[in-house]
Order: sequence, then C-alpha cells, then structure tokens
Amino acid sequence: MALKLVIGNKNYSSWSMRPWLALRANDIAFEEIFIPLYTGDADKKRILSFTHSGKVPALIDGDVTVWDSLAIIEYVAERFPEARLWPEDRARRAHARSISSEMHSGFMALRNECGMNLHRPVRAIALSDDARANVARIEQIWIECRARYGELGPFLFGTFGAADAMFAPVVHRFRGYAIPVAPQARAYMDTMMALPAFRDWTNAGLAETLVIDKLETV
Ligand SMILES: N[C@@H](CCC(=O)N[C@@H](CS)C(=O)NCC(=O)O)C(=O)O
Repeated sequence: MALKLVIGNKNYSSWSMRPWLALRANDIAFEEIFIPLYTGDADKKRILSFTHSGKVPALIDGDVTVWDSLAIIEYVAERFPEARLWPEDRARRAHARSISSEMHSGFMALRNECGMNLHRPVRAIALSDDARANVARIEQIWIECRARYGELGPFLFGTFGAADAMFAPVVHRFRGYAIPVAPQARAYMDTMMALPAFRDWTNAGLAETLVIDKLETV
C-alpha cells in the first residue's frame, strides 16, 4: 500500500515541506493528500480524520500514522534505510540530529517574523534582535557543517539528508526576506535551490492561487 503524506499549502507550509522533500529527494513513492490550511471547519475536520493532532504534515503507512515533521522523517529513515537520511557515522548522526532538533524546537523569532510565503516579492524587513540572533546561529550551523563535511558533498553532511530537509524552508526565508549571509551559507542555499525536489516544491507552491490572510506577511 502506498505511503500517504498529508500536507498543507506548498506556498506556506514549511512543516509540510520537510518530510515531502525527504521523500521526494530520495525517489520514495507516496501519494500526496493536500488539505488547504486555515480555510474553516471542513478542512480542519479532514486533517483531524488523518491525525488527532489536527496539524499537517502527517504520514500514513497502512495502519501506522505518524505526525509531526521530525517524527515522520525519523520514520522514513527507518523504513527506507537505503535512503541514508542520517549519516552512518554515529558522531555525525548525533550532530545531524542535534541541529535538526535545534531547528525543530527553536528559531521562533525568525519563524514568526519571516513566515514562508513563496508568492511574496523578495523584500527585506527590519528584523528584531532575536531574529538576527537566529540568523547568525543558523549561519554558524551551516558553516560548521560545510567546514567539517564539505569534502563529502555539497549538503550539510555530504549528500542530501534529514538535516537538509529540516533546514530547507529556512533557505526560502533567507531568500525571500533578502537576509544577507556569509558566502559559505549562500553557497549552501544555492545548492539547496538547485535540488530538483526543492524546485518541484517551489514551483508547485508558486502555482497555487489560494491566499490565506492569516499567513500573509509584511
Ligand atoms: N511541530 C509540528 C508543527 C505542525 C504545524 O504547526 N502545522 C501547521 C501548518 S505548517 C498546521 O497544520 N496548521 C493548521 C492548524 O493548526 O489548523 C510539525 O513539525 O509537524
């Protein structure tokens, strides 16, 4: 039975983007179930019919339901070990898990001030001190990974993996809000933006027409 991934609008849903990329970038087949966000009770009930969390993304694998982006990526990594979503080396895997968890649980100021919205014209805004500290920390994470693992390939741990999937929406935030970054961080953003799965998501998001006022940002 095919995997099903329940996702929100590609234009806005940064959480949906992460597991979608992890699957698509590894050519893992799945059926996509799109439910528009914040459109009212009917769509909310549809989300609830898949996961009692009431949030996307959710992955359905037969009688297994997994919700929350990082838990889904962990499940996919176990279910498809050949995709090597996490580094094989234990120390590197610990590093990859640390930065993925840091992404998953943090960077609130950046998330709040620079919501992902692919349609928004590229424009800089004044960031708070907290958001600027978030940007600096993300740059530090990327630069450290590139310095330590750059010889293995152009992604954070060499080839595209779970940590890259977790940070992918940040690439859109940095790009969309014209946030200046160091050359090594810019090179990583360029690598991500050239990834076919990233481009597929982005193009599909740009083709969406639904505007959700709640998610429109300055
Ligand atoms: N921590 C969760 C966050 C999920 C989340 O907040 N999803 C948002 C969209 S990106 C959502 O489903 N919102 C719909 C709602 O709350 O009704 C994850 O990593 O998956």
